[in-house]
Amino acid sequence: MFVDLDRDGALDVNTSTEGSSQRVFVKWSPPESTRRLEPAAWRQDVFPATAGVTRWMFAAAAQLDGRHGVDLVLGGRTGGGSGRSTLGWLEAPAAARDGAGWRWYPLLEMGWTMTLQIEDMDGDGDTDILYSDRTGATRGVYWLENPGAARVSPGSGWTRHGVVATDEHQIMFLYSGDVDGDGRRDIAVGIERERVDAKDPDRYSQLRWLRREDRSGDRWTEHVLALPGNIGNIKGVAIGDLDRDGRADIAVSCENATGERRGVFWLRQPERATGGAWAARDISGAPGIKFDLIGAPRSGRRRRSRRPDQRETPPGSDLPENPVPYP
Ligand SMILES: [Ca+2]
Ligand SMILES: [Ca+2]
Ligand SMILES: [Ca+2]
Ligand SMILES: [Ca+2]
Repeated sequence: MFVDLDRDGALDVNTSTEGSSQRVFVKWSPPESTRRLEPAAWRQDVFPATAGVTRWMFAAAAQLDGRHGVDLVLGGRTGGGSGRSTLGWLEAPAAARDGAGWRWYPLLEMGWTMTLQIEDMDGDGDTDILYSDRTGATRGVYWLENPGAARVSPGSGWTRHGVVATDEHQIMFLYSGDVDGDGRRDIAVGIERERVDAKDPDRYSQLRWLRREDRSGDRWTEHVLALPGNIGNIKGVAIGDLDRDGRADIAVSCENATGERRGVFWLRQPERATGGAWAARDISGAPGIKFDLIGAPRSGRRRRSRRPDQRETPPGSDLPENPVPYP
């Protein structure tokens, strides 16, 4: 992740590790733009408070306590030395380059952090934490309500709100954005319904989008989109207007996209988000088997649609709905 942690105007690089390392690092950028291509001008530090806490999976930056520089929200997965999977935040000290001065506040135990996204989910002006938890008893899509800058430092008082609480097998990456153009930000997420059988991915993947019904962040209506038959297992999703027709579309990445199956494609939104079929269009072609996190240009407000005779042909080729046999 690129983020200016020491407030010198140059983006630093934040990295998280799992495996046997299980630490969170920062590469401090040289402030002079002319020296950024010199490896020796960069300096790496570790945040000691993160050592061995969990297998670190995902990081996001947010000013949580209103003090000093931007803070880091961090999440892990189970299976590391500690056996724990924790989501929490790392408080920036006055002197950001003092790695040992960064203080760790665990917020909750979870299964496997897939996405961490900083977003004001209840519209009260402070940043909340939207996340997806892939496995275990806590799997689903949730957000943690920021208790206010004065109360975040004790690390308590964060309330968890459910968006998708499910017993489906695994919850994958999520992405927030306004799908239906009503001015409220919705959520899209990939779901694996049962344990993956690489020979038959069609049965197991599902793409849902959650329509936000009001600004509370507690009322969502779930919609399931029909998928083409010749794709892998859904891993990542991204909301963005890919053909610039004023309606948000959804880009999708997959794993297990062997043979002729597609690993990256997009679904084009029809006239109404909640009515009609979303046409699937190819992005990656057949090459490639495993694709991971995917992003998209952020959608703005819905623009007036072009007249039909002015519409451009959307990029990519059509994906047929009928399944392609597994090799
Ligand atoms: Ca701060
Ligand atoms: Ca908020
Ligand atoms: Ca919306
Ligand atoms: Ca579109």
